[in-house]
Amino acid sequence: MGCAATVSGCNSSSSDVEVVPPTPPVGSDEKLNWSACLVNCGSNCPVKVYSKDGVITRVESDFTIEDEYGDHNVRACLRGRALRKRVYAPDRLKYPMKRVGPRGSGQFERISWDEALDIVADKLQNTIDQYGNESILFTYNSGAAYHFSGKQCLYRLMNLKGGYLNTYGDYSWAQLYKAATYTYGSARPGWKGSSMSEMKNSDLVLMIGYNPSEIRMSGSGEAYDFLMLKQQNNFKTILVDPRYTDSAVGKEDQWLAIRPGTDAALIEAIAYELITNNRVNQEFLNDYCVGYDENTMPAGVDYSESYKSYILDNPTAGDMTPGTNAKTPAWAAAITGIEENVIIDVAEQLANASAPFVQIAASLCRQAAGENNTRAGYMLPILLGQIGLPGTNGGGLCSGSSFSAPKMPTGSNPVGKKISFFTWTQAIEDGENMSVLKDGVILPEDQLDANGDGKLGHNVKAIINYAGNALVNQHSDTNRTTEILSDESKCEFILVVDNWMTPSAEYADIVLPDVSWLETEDLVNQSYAAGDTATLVQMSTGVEPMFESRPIYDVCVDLAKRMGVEAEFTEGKTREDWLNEFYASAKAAQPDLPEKEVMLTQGVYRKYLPNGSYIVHEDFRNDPVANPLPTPSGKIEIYSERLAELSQKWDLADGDVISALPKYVPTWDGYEDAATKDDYPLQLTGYHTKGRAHSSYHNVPWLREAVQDAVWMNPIDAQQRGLQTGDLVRIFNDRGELEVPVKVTPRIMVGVTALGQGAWVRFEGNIDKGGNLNTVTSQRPTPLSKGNGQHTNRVQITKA
Ligand SMILES: Nc1nc2c(c(=O)[nH]1)N[C@H]1C(S)=C(S)[C@@H](COP(=O)(O)OP(=O)(O)OC[C@H]3O[C@@H](n4cnc5c(=O)[nH]c(N)nc54)[C@H](O)[C@@H]3O)O[C@H]1N2
Ligand SMILES: Nc1nc2c(c(=O)[nH]1)N[C@H]1C(S)=C(S)[C@@H](COP(=O)(O)OP(=O)(O)OC[C@H]3O[C@@H](n4cnc5c(=O)[nH]c(N)nc54)[C@H](O)[C@@H]3O)O[C@H]1N2
Ligand SMILES: [Mo]
Repeated sequence: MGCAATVSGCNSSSSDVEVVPPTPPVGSDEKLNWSACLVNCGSNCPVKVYSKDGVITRVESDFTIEDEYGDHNVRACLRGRALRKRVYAPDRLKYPMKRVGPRGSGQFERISWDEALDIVADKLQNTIDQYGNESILFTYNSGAAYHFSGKQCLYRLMNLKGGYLNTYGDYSWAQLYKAATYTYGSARPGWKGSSMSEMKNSDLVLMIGYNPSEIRMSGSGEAYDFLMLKQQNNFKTILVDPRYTDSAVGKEDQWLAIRPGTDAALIEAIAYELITNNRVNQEFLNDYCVGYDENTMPAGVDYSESYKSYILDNPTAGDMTPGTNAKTPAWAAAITGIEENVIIDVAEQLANASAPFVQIAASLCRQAAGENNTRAGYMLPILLGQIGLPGTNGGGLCSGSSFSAPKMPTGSNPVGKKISFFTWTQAIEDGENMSVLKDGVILPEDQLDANGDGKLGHNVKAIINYAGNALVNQHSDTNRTTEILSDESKCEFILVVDNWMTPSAEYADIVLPDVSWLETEDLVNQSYAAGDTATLVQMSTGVEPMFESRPIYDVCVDLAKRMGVEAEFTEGKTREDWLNEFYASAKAAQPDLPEKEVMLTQGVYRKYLPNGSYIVHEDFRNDPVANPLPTPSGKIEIYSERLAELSQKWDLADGDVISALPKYVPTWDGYEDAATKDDYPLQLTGYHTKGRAHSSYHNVPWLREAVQDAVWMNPIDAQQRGLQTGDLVRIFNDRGELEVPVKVTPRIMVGVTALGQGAWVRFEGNIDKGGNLNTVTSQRPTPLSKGNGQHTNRVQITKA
């Protein structure tokens, strides 16, 4: 197993090495099963579940092989290790329940499975009959990355019944998909970049908001890859973040504290430095890009519309004299809070780097001008021509390694209409009038008018919320959301399927108890962002389903029976048939995968970089003519004619900007927003905290102790308010008020505060004592993707 020095030589799979069989300690009468943590952090970590007489005694992480980077254990983080507490949480849902008080009052009554399923089947059928399939909505749900008995079952059932209202985009990356699509032509590759392993060929990793140590904590994941690669290859790292994150703390070479939502200004100033000092890669811009300067404008578009002209504020090609609105470092310093000389220095470091690896985090896209922030970020590797070469990245999120394992086929949705995932509350209130040009509704061609416009034409009348907490907790502006949901005449039926009584479950009409991961058999892969190690994990049922909880596959079979589509749903197969078929197909894709009996004791099948290291846009770089990008021009589009057209055509809210070029745009609730600056002097950004994955694991007291929920505030802002660490504070704006303790720390810049998102909302009167960030976030959609600007907030904070 010796592969200490270099990473690249380290490609052995676990099937090559001796597996330590998972036996309980000598003398113990515990039973041992493998399961997994299926939370949405991007990894599915294996866990060892010890039980005795059907009761879980402890949960451990993977430590079955000797650790050597490149062939290492997939260690679960503190969350996975706390799974026993999660399974046995006192608020575990035990039986099907029916709402008895007003919606949201939390008053429920226990009913039988038969009664519950009769009601659900009836309500769904009636909604279809009365309002049409397009009035049924699945809220966003990322709580359980099952392959077999998960959300796919419900989609499959509804597709067999005529479908449901489609949504596009998601809370994670909506703006980023658009930014990548308009720049590089496709969402992927585009928003997905090079693999992390390319950092070994890089001498400078620029992390704009990128925080692997906190958001990719799994033991095989990006946090570990990052640490090991940095240790072995000693590349420089520059972190741009309002917070001094765990990805820095001593590992970084430089921390640039930036005001939230202002990255585009920083990047424009770097562009100014590169252009005026002749450090752009002119050949690359000529051959591979559209819209940089007079050489590369689309036909009929003047130089004055080019990126170079915009940065220099100079309408005349060939003249390098900057205008008064040139995007100078001094201009950007006033907006971003980063000093002028620091910006100049970073531009120089980037220009001097032989292979800069630039990564733009998704946090930039969860801002009010998220699409433009992200497109701006992509400009750095583009201007430098550092794309498609070893050690570089186009700005996208790292591509992970992966093994394939089948998921329950959903079939296709016959409903052709789509709304943005984020606009569903609006679709409950006034879906009828939501339109293509105003709200980003997508309609089938034949339903569009001559102008390309058209209306959705109906409201959302029923909601299915499975393994999601975005019905209440994870969506923006909780006060507004709950007000809309409370009106039973608007959305007439809400089904929630979960394991615990979450804030969303409280708004259900019917609640169904699902089994937990530790009570389930499945074969799952590494999920979508587990770094350079691909895995398959064989989950088995360590303990019996608790109380009356049932797997969603079985529930869907019973619903299919009631709704007349059982044969189509099951295809005549039993659950064992499905599981065996899935296993066989995973084995066909990965012939080295051991037989299932072996996997039941081995638990994990792993391989480091099974498909090698990946350089995004390598083919395009090698031959742009033979391998054009899927943009209309086949090139990287700095200037997008499609966006120029949309900016003319779309009916945008005041202050919203869609622009042909990536541009820094001051926004509502942004640093420069005059309307809110005086009343709400502090910027408040969210972040994804270590103690939870979103709202998942919030109800585990161990984790609340380990990672305290507290709003970060700089000592200077705290002093002005007479605050000390531990003081309870009120955080408020026009949308609501919440209470949390304050953490006074120089790890956050002056004028900016930060709160980990995902705490469970708990109103006492008008005050959210649960400390959920979404009590103060806005439902105003971003301009292009109609997505969530949840990191853009202005607030005031005072002592409670
Ligand atoms: N303010 C703010 N809000 C945000 C964000 C932010 O940055 N700031 N981030 C957004 C992002 S990126 C995302 S992805 C979303 C995430 O939003 P969600 O997808 O809603 O994620 P969770 O909050 O983890 O909710 C998962 C739910 O699934 C349930 N669950 C877990 N396991 C099972 C299971 O086996 N069966 C069933 N039936 N249920 C299960 C959990 O109890 C929980 O209620 O939040 C978004 N909301
Ligand atoms: N522990 C944990 N890990 C998770 C999750 C979780 O809930 N908990 N959720 C998972 C999911 S679904 C997702 S989508 C990802 C989210 O991944 P990201 O979107 O990358 O995560 P965030 O924590 O929102 O933001 C990352 C960093 O960006 C900073 N930031 C905020 N605004 C700005 C800005 O305007 N500019 C700059 N430069 N930095 C800014 C924040 O301070 C934070 O440190 O995380 C995943 N991983
Ligand atoms: Mo996400």
